[in-house]
Order: sequence, then C-alpha cells, then structure tokens
Amino acid sequence: MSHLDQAARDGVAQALREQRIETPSWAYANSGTRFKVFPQQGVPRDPYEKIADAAVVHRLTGAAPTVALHIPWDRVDDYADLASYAGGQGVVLGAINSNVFQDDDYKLGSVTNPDPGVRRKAVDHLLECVDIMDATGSRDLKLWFSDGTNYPGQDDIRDRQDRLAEALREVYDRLGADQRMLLEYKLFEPAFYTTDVPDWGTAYAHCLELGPKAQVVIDTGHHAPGTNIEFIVAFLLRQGRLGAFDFNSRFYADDDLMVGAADPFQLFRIMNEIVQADALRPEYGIAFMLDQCHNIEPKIPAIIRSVMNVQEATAKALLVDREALAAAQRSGDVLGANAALMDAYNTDVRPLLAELRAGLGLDPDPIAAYARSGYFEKIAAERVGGRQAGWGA
Ligand code: AOS
Ligand code: ZN
Ligand code: ZN
Repeated sequence: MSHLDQAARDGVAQALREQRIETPSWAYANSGTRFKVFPQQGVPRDPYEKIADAAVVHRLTGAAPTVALHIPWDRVDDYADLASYAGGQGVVLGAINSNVFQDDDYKLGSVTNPDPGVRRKAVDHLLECVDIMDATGSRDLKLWFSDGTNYPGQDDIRDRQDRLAEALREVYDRLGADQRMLLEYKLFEPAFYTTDVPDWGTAYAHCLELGPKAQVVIDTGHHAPGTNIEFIVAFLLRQGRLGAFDFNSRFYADDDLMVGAADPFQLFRIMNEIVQADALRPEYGIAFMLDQCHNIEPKIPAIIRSVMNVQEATAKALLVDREALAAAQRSGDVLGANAALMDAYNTDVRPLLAELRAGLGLDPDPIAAYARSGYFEKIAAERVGGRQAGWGA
C-alpha cells in the first residue's frame, strides 16, 4: 500500500467494508458431483437450517449478508416466514434460483422442449419463482437451463432458440418493477452436442431482446479452458448487462470448487475490471454470488474461505495504482502498465483485511474463530439426517 496516500487507503478500506458476497443455500447442504456425494455431519435438514449456517458465515466475515435460495430444494409453505426468520438471523434472502433440470419430463429440454406441454410446465415453474420473489422480497430470478441436444439432428437449433425467446418473454413480462432476470450460460453439460444458452453472446442477445431488466450471469466455471473471462466482464460492463457472478473454480470442466482456488490471478483480473468500472458498490447492482459445492471439505469453513478469497482478490484490485496505470497506458509503456497490475497482485493483503475485520469488531481470522465457536460440534450433535441439496449443482 506504500504508493497510496492516506485518502486512497481510506477509500480502499471503505470499499472493502461495503463489499457484499451472496452465499448459496445449496452449498451448506450435502452436494457434490454426479458420481458421489459424500455426506457430512451436521448439514442442514431444511431451508431454515441452511439460513442459520449462512448467518454464521456472515457473522464471522461481515461480508455475506444475503443467501440465495433454490426452488424446489428450498420449498417451504410460507416464504414470508422464511424471510423473517432470515432477518432474525441477521441475513436477507437473495436470488431465487429456478430448477427446470431435474424432472423426467425435461429429458429433451425444459423451455426449449419440442413438446408444448413440457414447455408450459417449465414456464409455470419460472413464474412460480417470481411469485416466491414477491413473498421473499428478492430482487433477482436466476435462470440456468440445462437444455440442449446430444446428437446432430436431434432437434432444430433455431426452433429451440425461438422457444427459449418465447419462454423468457413470458417470464420477463411477469417481473415487477424492481425485479430482474439473470440469465446464466454454460458451455456444455448435461447436453453434449448443442447447449441452448452456451455462451455470454447468446445470453446477451436474449437479454438485449428482452429489455433492461434482463442481465447476464457469469459463472466463472462455465467456460472453455483458456477463455479470457475478464474480457467478457469488461464487455458486459460497457453494455450495462452484467447482472451477477456465480463465483467458483474449475480445473477441467464446471466443478464448483472454491472460488480463487484454481486461479487466484484470474479472480484478481476479473475484480480489476470491476474496480476499474467502479462497479463494486452494491448500488451498482451486480450480485457477487458463490455457486459452489463442498463435497470433500467441511462446508462452512469452505464458504468462509471462499468469501475471504473474493475479498483478497478485491483488495488487490483496489490497490492498483490507477493513475500510474492510466499514465503508462497513455504513453504506451507496456511494461509499466503491466507492472502497475502485478505490483498490486503481488501485495500480501491479508494484514489489511485482518485489520479491517478487527475494526468492524470481528475476529481477524474468521476460520479460526469458526473452529473455536463450537458451532460445528453443536450442529453435528443436533442435526441428524442432514439432507442432500438435490443435485450436484
Ligand atoms: C449449473 O451448472 C449452474 O451453475 C447453475 O447456477 C445452477 O442453477 C446452480 O448451480 C444451482 O442449481
Ligand atoms: Zn452457476
Ligand atoms: Zn455450474
């Protein structure tokens, strides 16, 4: 931080204090891969217990005040009651994640299925999710479609795009004034030949057609190896269409590992684009969410670690000397510009974050504080028969 004056340091600290990271309800439950979900002790038995765990993460980090729900995995009779329980725990319900990928009816797709009856069922589920948003006060409906085909000729690619557009339109028109639709893309899986929303360009084109309440979600695990994700971030920011992140890490295909675990430098480059565009502030509207599964590692500490990884990448991005960077870019100083980024990336920001936490009355080491809290021993004793999230997510 040596190159920054006191006002700049205060700005960095303030930005970090305001940073918000949303954790996913399904990451607290037993979840993993399609090959095996290894059950763990003390996992939540219902949505209320998932929220209780999310609240623990927030209490220890001070940075995770919202929790995303997944329908039907988090279906309850009274969503207003769930929202008020969350409030009592000190957290707020965040994005509603729809699920049109688990019923037998969706073998050939959901909203792009050739059968109009199946399409109706899928759209009705999405509309139900908007009803739930009304009850929970959630702003965002997150849509991910597993739709696609496995074999050339299996279905008409363009017709499937038409069906997708029609379904999205119906749901978009149902959104309230302050609600948004977040459209997520994924390169492949479970479809292996064509995927109906395979990339940011397809998601962006549909969002443009729909209107300003439709925004793209970047799930960091959903790209081909070597994809320059920060370019996608910069492009969508410029167009005002970056609605959210699903943060996680991948080594090969989408595998929902802890964000920042595989490539912390990539996470820094992504956060650098966010900071450069001044898009970190909650008022800017980007939802910074985690979309992860913790199959072999303990879940709550893994989620705390993930929140800290995002904070560390963000702190480094905030430390970039923007004036030096801009000057180097203007003068064509290639090495100087690169050095401005690398100097920030190579800074150890852990002491800064520890100090920041202490200033907020938090333990500087949230993972150690969790271990000491006795919470795990308590839930392991109390919660017998914790549930599986429903799918590998
Ligand atoms: C699927 O691969 C996606 O990443 C989605 O975000 C999915 O909706 C989420 O994992 C919860 O099901
Ligand atoms: Zn995702
Ligand atoms: Zn995914």
